[in-house]
Amino acid sequence: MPVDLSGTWKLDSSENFEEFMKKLEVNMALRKMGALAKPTTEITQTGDHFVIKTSTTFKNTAVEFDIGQEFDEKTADDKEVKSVATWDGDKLVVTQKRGPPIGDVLYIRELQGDDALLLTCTAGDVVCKRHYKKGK
Ligand code: DKA
Repeated sequence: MPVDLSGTWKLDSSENFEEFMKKLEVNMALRKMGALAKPTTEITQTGDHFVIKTSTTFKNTAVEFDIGQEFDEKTADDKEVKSVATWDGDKLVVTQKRGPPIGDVLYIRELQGDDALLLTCTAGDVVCKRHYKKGK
């Protein structure tokens, strides 16, 4: 049985997000909004089926996918990409195929105890950690 990541998660703190957004070639105006944003992510997991909705004051995104099956994603910076999710033990790994020059971008979600979720975002040599706490 996979771990259950379901819940409403609110961003508590973030490390290296500005560098991560720069690596993704996000423009300065959007980077400023992104840096200030405190997203809420709602994860609904049914076994290997996921719906992940992320909302901020300036942008909402939603993806729905099954583990191992490629899906279409519209990113927070308005890029249309193909993505695929896999399990790495109890970690949910979403690989976003951004294409050259950025390449694959990884979003790895893992539970930390009962009420915290760590999102590690990796693009090339840039690693960003986003610490989420369980909300209502
Ligand atoms: C998160 O869900 C991180 C999402 C990364 C989005 C990258 C583009 C941001 C543009 C404002 O916490």
